[in-house]
Amino acid sequence: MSVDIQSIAAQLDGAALHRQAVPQFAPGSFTLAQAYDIQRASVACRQARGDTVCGIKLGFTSRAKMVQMGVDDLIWGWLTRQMREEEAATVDLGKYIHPRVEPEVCFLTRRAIDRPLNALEAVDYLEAVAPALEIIDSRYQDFRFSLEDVVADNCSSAGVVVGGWSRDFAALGNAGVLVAQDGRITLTGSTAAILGHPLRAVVQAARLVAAAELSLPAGSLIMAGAATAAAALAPGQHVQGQINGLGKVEFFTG
Ligand code: OOG
Repeated sequence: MSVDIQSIAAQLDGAALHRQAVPQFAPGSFTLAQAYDIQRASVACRQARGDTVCGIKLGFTSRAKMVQMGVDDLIWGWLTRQMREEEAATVDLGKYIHPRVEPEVCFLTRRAIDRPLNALEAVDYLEAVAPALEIIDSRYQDFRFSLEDVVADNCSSAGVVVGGWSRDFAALGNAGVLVAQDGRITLTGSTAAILGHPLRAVVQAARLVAAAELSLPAGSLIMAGAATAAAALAPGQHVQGQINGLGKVEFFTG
């Protein structure tokens, strides 16, 4: 099947740039492997505008997310510097289509990762861990997509707010997670929902990077995937995330 990778990537990149959602693609329009090629090509469009890759994210590492979005496999995408939002600052929602927030665990790598790692080895490759909030923004109308669609769309990656770093990797297992919007708790869960333990997200990230014959440089971010479903964002909100033992992270929406 001949698929125009560049043209689909340009459509998705244009949708993000102009905040104009596109319909999901017809089933079978491209394979999962081609979806990852489209993803790379769409990130290349960002890089051509001066953006740079700063890490990767995993998606659908929890049942809550799979159920909310109706898909059933782990996915991964790229994070870029322009997606980084300052902690405790105001995020302009005008640059998104229909943004949602989800609580995440974020890792910072200490060594380059280019081979599969087990959970014990993974800690050696990590500099620090932080509570984080991810802003996702599907470029598809009504946030409706197949697994292939969402991979092509760089896994809905849009914004990342990272809280204070720590080295307390022991605090990570089965820690309570919550998100509050204007003081009202909108999402609750546990880090155990992330593949049983968030460090397994690093194991999966290493497997995926190695399988793609890539290397994730030292100093990269790895977002482990949301422990809960995502909640819609609206302008004028104070959004706070908390992971027991790791601390809080917050931003405002404008
Ligand atoms: C896809 C992104 C999934 C996660 O943490 O599971 C994701 C989406 O839900 O739009 O970011």
